[in-house]
Amino acid sequence: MIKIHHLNNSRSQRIVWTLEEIGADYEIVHHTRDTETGLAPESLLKVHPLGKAPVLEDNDVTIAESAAAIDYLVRTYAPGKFAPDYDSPNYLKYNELMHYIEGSAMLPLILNLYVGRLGEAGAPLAPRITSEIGLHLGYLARTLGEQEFFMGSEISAVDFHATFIFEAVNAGGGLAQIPNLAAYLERMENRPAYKRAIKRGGAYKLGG
Ligand SMILES: N[C@@H](CCC(=O)N[C@@H](CS)C(=O)NCC(=O)O)C(=O)O
Repeated sequence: MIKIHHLNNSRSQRIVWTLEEIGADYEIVHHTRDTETGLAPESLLKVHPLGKAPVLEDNDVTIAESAAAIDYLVRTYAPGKFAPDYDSPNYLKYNELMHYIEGSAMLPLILNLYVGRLGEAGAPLAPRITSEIGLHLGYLARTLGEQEFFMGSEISAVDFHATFIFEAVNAGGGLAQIPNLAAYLERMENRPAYKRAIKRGGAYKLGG
């Protein structure tokens, strides 16, 4: 059976949601962050050398990167849905967004988290980090535009992957000035599969 190693308040919620959308049978192995440091526990290191979540296991397949795990799940368990075929004209946009979300858009959010812990010492970096977050949110807002989902009128793996960004930003009130992203997040959070995933995934609170 598919096994998802899930860390509370983390990106692995994306995978639980994906599993609920595709309707697969799966088992969750829960790992709990250290309450002092917020870091993953040693139990995740026993599953993968990076010691981070998500880690997806499916028979002899182990994947420790969320975009790859989501893409694997939709292509394996929901063929023809949630991801364009490799030779479809939409594939390049899909692939670009799947990489962009973790490779570029997440970076200033993570920097913000780490530099925020420096207090006053981190202040010189704050304007640059803030402008980078604004750059990426602006790009994402324009990419979504008035569409219902990132790839158009049908939900796709891009949505399962991207929503975490908006949850993280929204936790600090950062979507208040971006109505299409705020409405998008609400749409995603209202999906029955999303709600089931929150129920099964357990406590989920971003932003401290
Ligand atoms: N790019 C990776 C990031 C994985 C990652 O950093 N996961 C975080 C959870 S949001 C984690 O495990 N943090 C705990 C730690 O670093 O100890 C992905 O998308 O899967």
